[in-house]
Amino acid sequence: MKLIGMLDSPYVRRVAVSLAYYGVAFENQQLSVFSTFDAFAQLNPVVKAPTLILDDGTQLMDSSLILSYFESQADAQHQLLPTAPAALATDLALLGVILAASEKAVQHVYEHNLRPAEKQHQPWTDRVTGQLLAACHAWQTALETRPVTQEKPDQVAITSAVVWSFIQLMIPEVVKADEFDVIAAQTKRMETQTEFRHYPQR
Ligand SMILES: N[C@@H](CCC(=O)N[C@@H](CS)C(=O)NCC(=O)O)C(=O)O
Repeated sequence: MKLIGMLDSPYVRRVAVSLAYYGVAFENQQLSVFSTFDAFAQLNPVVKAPTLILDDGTQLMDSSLILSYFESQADAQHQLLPTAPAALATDLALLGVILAASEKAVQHVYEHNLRPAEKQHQPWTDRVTGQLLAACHAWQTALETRPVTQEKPDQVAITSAVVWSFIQLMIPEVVKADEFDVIAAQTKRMETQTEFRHYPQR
């Protein structure tokens, strides 16, 4: 089984780290959707990272769809999401907020790194930044009442840490760490875990 994509993508990294917690063996083929576009396209013409190629050749895209495939096969010891509907809804609600923050951070990065300066549209950047910060505030508030435990990391703990590390690597001047101290502190703890260290974002 092959996971295609670079670990500086929060989506690729959340899959890699989660697979490590599930105990699923895989090979990470580090292809970039930018610098190695053509090589990526030969494996998946859609060029979306992550792409997961199962042993039978089936290609899965989208980190949450990939993770739901493995969550459905995990035994109780390895599950990363709760099964009780109310607890599951709570975790999925928070994951939605964190993934929205991730999407807005990626849009911010693309707007500044891929579009020529004279073509950048400030109202769009302002909109994306406002959405990003709104998501980060909701995320911080949720974590204040739902501490992430290091003893048994779950999907919220993994995704939270991966996305925060990505945001702090790419746009720390937009999302200031000292305003989101709970997210930052929990990320620092998660990044010391073996599974995170095995798949560093850089
Ligand atoms: N919702 C998707 C987002 C994946 C995504 O946007 N990946 C980026 C890399 S961080 C990508 O493939 N970018 C290239 C493109 O969209 O053309 C997921 O969860 O996997």
